[in-house]
Amino acid sequence: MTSLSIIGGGSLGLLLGGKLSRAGCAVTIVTKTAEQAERLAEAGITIEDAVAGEPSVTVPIEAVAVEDASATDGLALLTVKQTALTDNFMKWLADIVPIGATVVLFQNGVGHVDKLRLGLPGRELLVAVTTEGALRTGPTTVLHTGKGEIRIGEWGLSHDEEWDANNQNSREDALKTPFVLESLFKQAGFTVILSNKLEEAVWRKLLINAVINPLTALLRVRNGQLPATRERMELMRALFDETYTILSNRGLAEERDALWQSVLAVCDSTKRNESSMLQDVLSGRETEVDAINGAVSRLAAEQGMKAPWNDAICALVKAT
Ligand code: KPL
Repeated sequence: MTSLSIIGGGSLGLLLGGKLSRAGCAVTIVTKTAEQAERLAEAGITIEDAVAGEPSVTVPIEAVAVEDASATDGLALLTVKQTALTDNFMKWLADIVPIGATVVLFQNGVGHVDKLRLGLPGRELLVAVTTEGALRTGPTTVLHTGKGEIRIGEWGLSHDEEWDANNQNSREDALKTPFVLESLFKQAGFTVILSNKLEEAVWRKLLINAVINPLTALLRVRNGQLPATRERMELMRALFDETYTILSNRGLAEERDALWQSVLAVCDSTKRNESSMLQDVLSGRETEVDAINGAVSRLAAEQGMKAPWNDAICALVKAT
């Protein structure tokens, strides 16, 4: 039986934890508070399914609070937000993740990979980009609001290097961590794609988050309500166009119109979702706007470009 740790008991941590545990993995969730760890250990994780209309399931789970965690398993999924990656947290992480372990990074935005590479030397870091929709409805319950996919790969790996994604043709390949993860996630019912071009997926997700997350947070609407009026569509399009131009200079290759349609499709496929930024704003938590729209402005500045829409949106979300 594979054992793995999930660091972060938010919506994504609970969704992954519940589904992987149900598929037979020995999962330990590391939570921010002792109270959540106790509740999870007592009650398990309940997944409510808003996607296929399946009945909700409750799965037993091991859980431990950050302050009580001693060491993670050799495979750990990091599902905390970028805002959690403080100096203290990074120090704690370096103490509990063993040398040689693999850590899969699920953060939105950009900037975290370099930080984690510096903070976790000697560990294998993989990056995951997911479009799964999840909404935490309590300390032990999560609503699966939209079926998406999980792309996994290495940061900075260009095509054909090292491992040939989706072409597992030897027993050795099958033992490499990306293939182990692929098989675990598939067994748990996720659509998983191993990618040698993960940066493209990161830019794509950054663009989607840069449009949907701050606007839903500022307008206090669910994802499906965002494109519901002409005025909101105009705001979306202006933010989209500016962000697309900046990211296409960095290697985002997909056509502008196809990506605009993808943004609208994500609003639709996650229509019942409160975006993670809206959830943060509503709970009074710090948002990831700096790692998303702030990062787009910084990428623009590196190219000698201006990003007035991203600057303004970032300032507005911070002032909310
Ligand atoms: O990634 C998301 C988020 O909320 O952070 C989207 C895709 C917008 C789904 O809500």
